[in-house]
Amino acid sequence: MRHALLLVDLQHDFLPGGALAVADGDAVLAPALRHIESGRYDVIVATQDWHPPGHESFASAHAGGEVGTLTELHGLPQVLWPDHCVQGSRGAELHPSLPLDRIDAIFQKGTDPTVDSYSGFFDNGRRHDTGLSAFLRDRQVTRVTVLGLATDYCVKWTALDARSEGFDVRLLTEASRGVELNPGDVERALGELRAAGVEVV
Ligand code: VGL
Ligand code: ZN
Repeated sequence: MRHALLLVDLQHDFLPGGALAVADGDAVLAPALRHIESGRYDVIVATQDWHPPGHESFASAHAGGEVGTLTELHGLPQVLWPDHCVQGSRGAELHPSLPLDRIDAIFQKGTDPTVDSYSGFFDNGRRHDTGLSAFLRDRQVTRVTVLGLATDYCVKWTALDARSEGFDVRLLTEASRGVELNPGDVERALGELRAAGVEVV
């Protein structure tokens, strides 16, 4: 059994001071580092939200679009976000405390301007595959541990897709924080994850 660590979106824009700052988001960095340095993982992968300017998930891309409201984008439900993780911007960079030499691969997502991509595996319409699943399988990975930002979006969908791809999945709540657009979103996300067979610890 090989075990992978998935570091979800540990980028400036999701950390305090960033464009889509997650409350207390920087609290995940120390436990993330501990896990990276623990020697317990055979493979370490990071995901990176990586949007072109004018991405259609940005409120600014829609006349009268308001941040935090729910709309529809080409047939899929879509929350409108502030401009964030724009390709090449500082906000899109992984946090510098992460030892890049310990990370085996970085999977970028959200590059198609017409569809959002919360999961590190597939876009929200499940049309484009990032290759993460094949990358893990090629390395005989059967178990993944997920941590990062944000619990109620990218962490949740990455963990759910990992389950649907057949991996054993563990989520580290100590090393994850949520957006909580609506109070209770994180608890609801954890409930969905448990129901899908994710071990929430
Ligand atoms: C995320 C909203 C938009 C996340 C990314 O990393 O959870 N959330 N883009
Ligand atoms: Zn995004």
